[in-house]
Amino acid sequence: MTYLTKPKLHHPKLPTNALGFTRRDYEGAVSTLCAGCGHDSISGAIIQACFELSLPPHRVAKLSGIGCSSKTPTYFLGASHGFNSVHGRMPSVLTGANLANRDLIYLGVSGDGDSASIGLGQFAHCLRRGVNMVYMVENNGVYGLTKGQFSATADKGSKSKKGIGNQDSPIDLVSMALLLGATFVARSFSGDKAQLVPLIKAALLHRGAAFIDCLSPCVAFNNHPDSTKSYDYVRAHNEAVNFLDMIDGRDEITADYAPGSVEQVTQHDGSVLTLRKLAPEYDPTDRLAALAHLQERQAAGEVVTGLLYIDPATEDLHDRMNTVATPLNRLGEAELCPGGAALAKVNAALR
Ligand SMILES: Cc1ncc(C[n+]2csc(CCOP(=O)(O)OP(=O)(O)O)c2C)c(N)n1
Ligand code: SF4
Ligand SMILES: [Mg+2]
Repeated sequence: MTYLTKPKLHHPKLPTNALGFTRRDYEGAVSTLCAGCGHDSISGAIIQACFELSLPPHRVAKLSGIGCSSKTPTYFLGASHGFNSVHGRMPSVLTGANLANRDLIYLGVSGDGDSASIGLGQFAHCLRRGVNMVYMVENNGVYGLTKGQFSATADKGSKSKKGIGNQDSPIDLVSMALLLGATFVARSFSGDKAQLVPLIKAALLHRGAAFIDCLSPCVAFNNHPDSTKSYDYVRAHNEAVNFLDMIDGRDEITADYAPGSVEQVTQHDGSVLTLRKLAPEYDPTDRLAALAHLQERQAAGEVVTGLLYIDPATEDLHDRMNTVATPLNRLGEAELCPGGAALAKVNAALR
């Protein structure tokens, strides 16, 4: 059995959102991951974010590769579109789906092995093309599903459960995403729901490539004292540069913030992101400064989290390719086959 369905019954007084849905309506099947796996907390955060944004589940398309992380779309948004692809190939499948139907909200879920090892090329091209999506990597530094081999994000010197040291330099997906041109780049921790939920909400409202690297400890193979991807290590070295509040464009901003500690960013749809600055000098709209800060703090052994970079005035792949606004499956014969005269004109232009 690969999944267990959840009973549909729930308390009649559960809170509902603007669509009349409860949080339960955004859940999926019962998780079969190890108890305590960080990935389950991320699924919980995705459910919460979609519930709070009142997203119609049928408008979401969740895509993944292969791995424990890539199994998780089964455990959330049971009423959404889903496609579990091949190891490391989620980005190209998502890009194709997005080009065919721009009306859906795309959520790509991947692992550090899926994206930084076998799928590194796919990861890079999807971000540089500005595909309108949320790209979530559930980063545990190991291949969890295949029993704990080091992935390309494991830190140099980090030890495996059996005490073997990793000799290779790690790939930092956040720094890569910044270099590749992603227009929303964040890092978070599965154990910090207060930070992760608003980050996911903001990423879902962002138009363009939104990347979230979410540290997500693997309790079976990489949560021991010598691991830099363990709950204890990440908690002890977590250095948040800001704390995000997601405020819908229609809501009045009433939160009580100290002067100078707040930064507001308005996205294309009118939603306002309110950033409580924890590192006063940190500017999340400066790509180069973000890279420098990450490298500096990383060398000191810190794990920098928060909204690291945002370009609110962004365009996506469809803008760049000047595609038609209508999803391909809604185009009729007249649009898809303009006739012999039009074809002759195109051919003449190419002679
Ligand atoms: C083409 C291919 N190569 C190798 C595998 C074996 N395999 C399955 S999952 C996986 C690694 C998964 O690691 P990660 O993406 O980090 O996910 P996690 O299980 O840690 O969440 C590997 C190597 C495969 N399924 N397909
Ligand atoms: S093996 Fe690791 S990543 Fe996979 S479910 Fe268990 S704890 Fe999670
Ligand atoms: Mg992994």
